[in-house]
Amino acid sequence: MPANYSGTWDIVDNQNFEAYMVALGIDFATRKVARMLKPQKVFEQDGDSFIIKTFTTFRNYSCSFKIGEEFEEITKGLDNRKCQTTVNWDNDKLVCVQKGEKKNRGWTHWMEGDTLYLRLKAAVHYTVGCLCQNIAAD
Ligand code: YOG
Repeated sequence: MPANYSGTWDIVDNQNFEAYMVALGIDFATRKVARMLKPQKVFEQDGDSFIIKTFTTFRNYSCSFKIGEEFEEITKGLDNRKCQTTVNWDNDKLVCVQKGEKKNRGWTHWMEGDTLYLRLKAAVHYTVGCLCQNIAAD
């Protein structure tokens, strides 16, 4: 049985988000707004099928996928790029690879105790770790 990520998660801390946004070419004005945001993540998971929704007061983003099945992702409202995206299990970690214009792009989610982590990657040197608190898992 794979891990179950279902629930609502509030980001409580993040590091290096600015560098990640710079790597994606997000303009200064947008970065200024975005770095103040405290995103909330809602995971809907049915085995290997996922919907991950990211909510903020500024913009929202949603992504649906099945483990191991490549799909075309358009990062609408983020950097608006097209990626060929695949998410796989690495034990209980969710590992996403976003092939496209930006090299080494992807993200990883994992859980430790009550905490959900996210690392976003857009180039070798830029990563961000978000520490999230599960506020409504059942
Ligand atoms: O989630 O990859 O859980 O899809 C990072 C934003 C800010 C828009 C969010 C809105 C990257 C302006 C990545 C922020 C910066 C800045 C939230 C969400 C780009 C633009 C909507 C993400 C994955 C993993 C699932």
